[in-house]
Amino acid sequence: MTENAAPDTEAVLADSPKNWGKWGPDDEVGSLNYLGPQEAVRGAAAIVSGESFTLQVPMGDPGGDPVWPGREPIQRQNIMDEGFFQRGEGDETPGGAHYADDKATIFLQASTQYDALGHVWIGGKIWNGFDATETVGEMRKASVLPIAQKGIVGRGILIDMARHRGKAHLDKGETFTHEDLLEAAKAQGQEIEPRDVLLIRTGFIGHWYETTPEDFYADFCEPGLTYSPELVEWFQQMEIPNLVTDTIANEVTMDPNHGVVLPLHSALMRNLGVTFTEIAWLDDLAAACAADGRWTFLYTAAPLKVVGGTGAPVNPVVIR
Ligand code: UVW
Repeated sequence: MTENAAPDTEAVLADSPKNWGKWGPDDEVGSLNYLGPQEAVRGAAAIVSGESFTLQVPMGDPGGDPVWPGREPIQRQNIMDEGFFQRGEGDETPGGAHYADDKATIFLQASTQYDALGHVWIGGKIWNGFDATETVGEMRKASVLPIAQKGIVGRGILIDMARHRGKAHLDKGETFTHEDLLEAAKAQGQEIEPRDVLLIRTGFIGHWYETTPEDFYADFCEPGLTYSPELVEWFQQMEIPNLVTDTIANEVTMDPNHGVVLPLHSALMRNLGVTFTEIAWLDDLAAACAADGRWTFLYTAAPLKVVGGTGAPVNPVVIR
């Protein structure tokens, strides 16, 4: 390592706790094991008015979709439509019904999505100590499929960091700690409980739809949580199963303390098995929560069952 090089993320996380083996040597869903029937009932008990909210951003917005630099938004192509039949290119079916077909090319991490637990690794090991070679060509271990087969149902709590700081959205590179989360929860009159699905609003995805791509990507550094040993211990003690945010990568892009990129992907996802849901649309839900001061709800999500997938698009549904 040269004098000015960033340290290895593995070195930064050397003493960081792991949940490897906690649910057996073959486990592929990690902290989602915390969510069982009791947590579903606890989530259902948070429903008061019955309003529902969907948390996916549109796929293929005419103004563009927010994606991590280097990824592309969905490319949807119309394959069959009425024009096809008018040109005589479609076989008429008995009864005369016409139909439309699309095909799409999508980055599985390019919309609101669940990351597979094997999505990120350091030191050649993914979640649960599986070898990273298990990801070559197709994820044979810790893909998104087991997460999708399980589904996610539990009590959700939304912490609105942007509102708490009196801003429409947090600034580029702006960070907060788990203690800031606890303070914001208190200001909201709420308590984060063990095994809550933790939703954090920064306003940054809302900002995407108001600004230009040039502005959004200039000096790209999303706001968010950043690594500290205490934060990781807190996630472990609280048995947080799922972190959901309205940013592309769920954490501040460049860790200001260690100069490494996305260390929480390794500390939380790889080491603790916390599932990550990214690019969530939280603005409408937050507005409703702020209006009546209720910030907890039933959270449900069914990511697509992509065999061997590094992630899967999802449209979570919240009922409050
Ligand atoms: C990266 O993997 C870079 O980000 P994400 O987890 O947002 O897909």
